[in-house]
Amino acid sequence: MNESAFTASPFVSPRRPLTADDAEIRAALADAALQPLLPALAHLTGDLSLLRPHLRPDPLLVNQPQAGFDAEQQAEIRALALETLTAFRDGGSRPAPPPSDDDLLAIMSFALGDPGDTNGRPLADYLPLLAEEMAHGGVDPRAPDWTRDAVAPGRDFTVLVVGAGMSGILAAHRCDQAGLDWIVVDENDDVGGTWYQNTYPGCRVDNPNFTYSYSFAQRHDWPYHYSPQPVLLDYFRACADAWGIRDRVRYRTSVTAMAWDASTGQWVVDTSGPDGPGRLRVHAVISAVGQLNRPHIPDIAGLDTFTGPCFHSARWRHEVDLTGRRVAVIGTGASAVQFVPEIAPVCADLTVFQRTPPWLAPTEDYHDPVEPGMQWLLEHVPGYAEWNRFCIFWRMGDGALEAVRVDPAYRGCPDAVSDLNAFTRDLLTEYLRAAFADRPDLLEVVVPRYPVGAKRVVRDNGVWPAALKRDDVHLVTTPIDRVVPAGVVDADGRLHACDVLILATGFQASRFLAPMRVHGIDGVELHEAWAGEPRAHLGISVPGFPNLFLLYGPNTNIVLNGSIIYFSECGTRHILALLRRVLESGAAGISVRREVHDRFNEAVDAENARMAWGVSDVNSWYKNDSGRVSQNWPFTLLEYWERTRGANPDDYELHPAAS
Ligand code: N01
Repeated sequence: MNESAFTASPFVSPRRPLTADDAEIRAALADAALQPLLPALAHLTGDLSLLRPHLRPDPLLVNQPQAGFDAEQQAEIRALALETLTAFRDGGSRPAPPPSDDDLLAIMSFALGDPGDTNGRPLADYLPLLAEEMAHGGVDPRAPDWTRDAVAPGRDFTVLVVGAGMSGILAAHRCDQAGLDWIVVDENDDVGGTWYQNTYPGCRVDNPNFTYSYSFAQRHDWPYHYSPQPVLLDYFRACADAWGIRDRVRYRTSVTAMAWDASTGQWVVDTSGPDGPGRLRVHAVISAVGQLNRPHIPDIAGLDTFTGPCFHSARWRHEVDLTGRRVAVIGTGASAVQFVPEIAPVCADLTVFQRTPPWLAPTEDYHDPVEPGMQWLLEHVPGYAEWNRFCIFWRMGDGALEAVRVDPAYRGCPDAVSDLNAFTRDLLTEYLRAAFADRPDLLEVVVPRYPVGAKRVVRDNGVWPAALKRDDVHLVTTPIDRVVPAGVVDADGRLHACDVLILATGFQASRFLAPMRVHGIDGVELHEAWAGEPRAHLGISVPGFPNLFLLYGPNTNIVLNGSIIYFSECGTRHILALLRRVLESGAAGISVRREVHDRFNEAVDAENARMAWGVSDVNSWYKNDSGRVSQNWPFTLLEYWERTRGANPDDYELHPAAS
């Protein structure tokens, strides 16, 4: 680590020598997340004797507050850190040379409590991935290491990126770094995608921000552990500004159709924009349209007869004042759990229709600002922020998969899939029991009857139970029969009168790339080829569709192990590797071989069938209409990284340029 470290991120200032006095450092350490502290200091000073065996976390407790350290350990870690930081300051704030790979592995292993093998892989296998994720020294190892001028000087090559959300901004930035020409279109007025469209009260990220951010554009000064939507939107806007993308996006422009023109090796793309229909000719298309962007409007009889305002959570109508109104909400997924507690205090009366209860993951600091001392350490102690990201990435990552994998020999609770899954179920049930101890009527209906992991687990810091227990909030579990002008009628014939109806009914997640019409080789239309079963190789490439690449495509959703930004970073790197191959080879296009695609999808299906979400028949957006899991990645994060790092030439066929 050197003095110029951390300058690659537009959000991180270059380090300055530590000048704080002992009292200031001591005060900051009182707020420190302790798991990354000694590892960061060992890295900074090169003193591996700081990694004292009795101060190593217990790998089974790393998800507990302060990684499960007891009071004595906490005091000792802080004292050791104070001694080390004051010595570092007094010695002129000079970081040690970067550790060797062996030392780095020793520090990583200590930080995680020497977890041993994870998903059958030794920690050493994870080393390069983890080092990349930390992006120590502000480096950007996932950036393309080539440019168009170097590999195909003078060749005209334009990439269209559809969507300017988290993935689209990243894709445009990577194309820019490779010296490719690029165009971005987005149907919205600004960048941000999901963080632009979802503005409902209480909307916030449910992944810790220290990992829900680009690895190469880390921000050390996140105001919250889980920031609200406006903070996220600002982050993505700032990234798009810093990389020269935001001003160049063609806003209010949607792609309606596109067709591969083999005679020119181009995609002919029809758009609809502020000036009417348009047409673009580009050499490659990256779809970055997301999975959770087209609202799912439920097929409930009479919905269009409701006389009051009725809107979807992702199209929140802020002009509708809910103060003193009777409001009904359909759905109890992640969106409803975030906004119901916000609106309940202002509504006269709130009725929530629950079809399936969510599992709640107790998250004490869900709404908490990052403590001032922690902020100080993140900004002033070189490497601490990166080690903090590293610890969170691991906790949130592959270690979590084990708890949702089916053990075929398990014969216990019918609503669990393994001993570990049942153990997790017991923990989460206990949380619900405690939260609803004073409301046995609610307790009876809020404990899910499906395995943990079969549906998205939703974070909670107590506000959801508190909202449901309010006198003016009514949880209805009787199925909905129909909507009438005055409200919602349940299957028992009871009318729940309301003035405003809010649909928190999720998204059309398995309608990938809808409503675009996409014609590949020989005019085959993508959705017709899929026939309701969207599949892609690594979620990215579809046979017969040269130079069409999907980000957050089929089977790239992660259920509980990590941040979707990680997937976009891996996917984008793979796409750039494929583009490089096109340019280097002089071919017009590249597409995945059918047999490679099919083999991959068979493996995905087999593995999904071994996961909680695959075996459970509970409703979830993870499955398409036929019941196939078309959203989720069932393997490890490591496996996606390994498979997307480069592009195996044998997996793809090149399409020659027109003569
Ligand atoms: O949507 P959902 P969401 N009659 O599909 C119910 C991400 N996200 O917008 O469970 C009655 O989860 C449906 O019932 P059931 C996150 O990935 C992230 O809440 O199908 N009810 C369910 O309760 C999340 O998973 C954040 O039985 C009907 C609800 O509507 C994804 O987006 C925040 C119905 C839909 O829940 C989607 O979450 C928000 C009907 N006809 C969202 N149709 C973060 O924090 C549907 N339902 C980052």
